[in-house]
Order: sequence, then C-alpha cells, then structure tokens
Amino acid sequence: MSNKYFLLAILALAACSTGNKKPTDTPKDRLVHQLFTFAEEGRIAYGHQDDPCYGHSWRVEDWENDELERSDVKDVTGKYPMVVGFDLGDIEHGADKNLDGVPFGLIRKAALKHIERGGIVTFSWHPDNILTGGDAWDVSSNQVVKSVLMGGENHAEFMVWLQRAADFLESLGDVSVIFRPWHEHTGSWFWWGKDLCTPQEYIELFRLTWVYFTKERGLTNLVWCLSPNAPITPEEYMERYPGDEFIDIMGADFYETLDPARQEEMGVVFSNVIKDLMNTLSALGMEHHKLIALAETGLEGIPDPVWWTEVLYPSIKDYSISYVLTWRNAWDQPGHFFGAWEGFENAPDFKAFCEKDHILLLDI
Ligand code: BMA
Repeated sequence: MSNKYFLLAILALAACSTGNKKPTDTPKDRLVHQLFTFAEEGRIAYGHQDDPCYGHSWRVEDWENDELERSDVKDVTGKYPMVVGFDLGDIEHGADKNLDGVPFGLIRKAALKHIERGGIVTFSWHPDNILTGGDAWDVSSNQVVKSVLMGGENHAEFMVWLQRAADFLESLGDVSVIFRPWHEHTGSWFWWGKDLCTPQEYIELFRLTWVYFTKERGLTNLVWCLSPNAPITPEEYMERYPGDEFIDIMGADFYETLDPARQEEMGVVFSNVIKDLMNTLSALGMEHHKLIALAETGLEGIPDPVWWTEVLYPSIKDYSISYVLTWRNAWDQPGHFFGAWEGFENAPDFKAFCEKDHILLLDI
C-alpha cells in the first residue's frame, strides 16, 4: 500500500475506533484526528519544550500579568511552534514550581493559551526517586519500580504522587493534551529504565498510571505517548510496550551527541539512527494503527551550522511522523539549548527548516 493510501486507511480506522461517534466528538478525538491529518498531508508539526515560559537568556517574570507572546521560535520565524512541551517534575511533591523552576501556574496558563491559539501541548514528567529521595536520574537502586507497584513498600505514597500529577492535568479542564510519562525507558539513566526494572515491571508501571488516570480519575482526554530512546529494534520496542489499549502515539527520543574526535562524521551517525528509527516507527505504527512521533530530539548548543536543513530535515521528511520536538533553551545556562534563538548564528538555518513545505508551525 502506498504511504498515502495507508494513511487514509488509518484515518478511517481511527474514525471507526470511536464507535458511532464522529472522529471529532471529544477533545481527544479532535487532537488525534488533527495529528493523523498532519501525517496524511505529509506535514510534521514542529515542537519546542518550555517555549512560552522562557528562552535563551530571557524568562517570563510576572506570569500572572504576562500575555505570553514571547517565544524563541517566534523571534526567529515569526510563528509559534505548533507543539509546546512542559515538564511536570516536582508536581509529585505538591510543589509550586517544576524541577526547572517554572511555576505550575505559568505552565497551566501557557498550555491553555497555546491550545486557544490552535496549538498542541505535550507533557513529560521527571518525578523524583521515591525510594532513595534522589531525582529521576538516581539509578542507584533497581528496586524502585518494584517498590511503587501494587504490594510494594512505596505503593501508597506513589499513588499520592500520581494523584498530584492527575490533579494538575485535570485542572486544565476539558482540553486534550499529549501525556508522555516514563520516557526513554530503554536506556538506563532514569529509575524506570531498562537495567532498573524488568519488562513486566515497566509495563505494570505504565498500566498502573494509565488505569489510575483514565479509569479512576476519568482523564479520558489524554493522548498517551510512549517514547523509548533510539537506537531501538522493533523487538526492543515491543518488549516494554504496555499494549494497544494504553498507547495512542508510538514515539521515540533520540539526540545527536558530538564526538570531538570524529567531527567529520557530524550528522551522519545521527541521521542513520533517525532513519532506522523512522522505518521502525512507521512499520510499528502501521501494524498497531498508531500515530508516530519524534518526541524529543536535538543537538545541544547546535554547533553544526546546517543541522536543521541538512541533518534533521532530510532524516525525517519522508516519514509520516505527526510531530518532532526539540528540547528546551535554558534561560540560565547559556550553552544548554536545543532550539534556535534570535541572534544565534544558526538561526537562518532554523528559519529555512521551518519554511519547508513539510514543516508545520502555528500561524499567528
Ligand atoms: C534535561 C535537562 C535538565 C532538565 C530536565 C527536565 O534534559 O534539560 O536541565 O532539568 O531535562 O526538563
């Protein structure tokens, strides 16, 4: 089947899966339909993490009175990113601000404003390590996932953590957002990673979260995204796959990291991994009738002047991914950025990427 007919078939299936209802009956149906439409039209929505809250060397100060019109992406291209991502890390403690110091009030306001403007919102979550008291990156124990599952010593407290995350998402009201918990689980840098729990334990963690949010809290507007990290084979993807009932988007994360000793290979290794990943996600998406996405990517500090147009773009343009998101531009760490900003030497290359027919931003 050609790509086009495959996508039409998928759209028809998505419509059928809602039973008698039209595919646009609920906010979730509308978001899923919108993402399938991008894929059908051969367009990829561009996303940027934390984009309305801060950028390279600026941040929203008085968020309650700020119109939230600034954006590093808009400064360079004149448009907002179609997708914006936010992180819920520290919501589990009932904190006022997330792990990067962004007030949850600002996150709520920015998310709703972006949706009102016609954009799409996605949430990730880097919760702390409940067993050790460390952060999400504390991988000193391989008992953490086990301890939060039913029957585990931290299960009751963990359910309070889930409750706080669900409270926040519920506070957004009747809108649909992408939720992407327990990401990069095929690496071993988060406490829910590959060497830290068995496939069954990971799947139980994901399902526990889904069942609590969906069945107990009635948060039926969430579009659930799974994003292991690449490189990944289809077998590895499926080994920790929670099941079709629990997943709407089969995504993945992959960043370029530069080896200073192999400058001449800049872009090549990354591009090869991304193309393999795109082939894997396309096949899995077709088999499971799911949307696919490059849920996180980037090259920190973007030292490659043609990274957008000659590395990222050719690697993704022929695939029906619904969106691609680059990570945040930290306002307080000058070298920690993954998107372009006004004045950065690579900004024209980013603008050229955004002007490609395949790439979709949000018109103002
Ligand atoms: C990481 C880095 C950290 C940040 C975390 C959560 O990739 O950007 O500085 O705290 O994401 O946003």
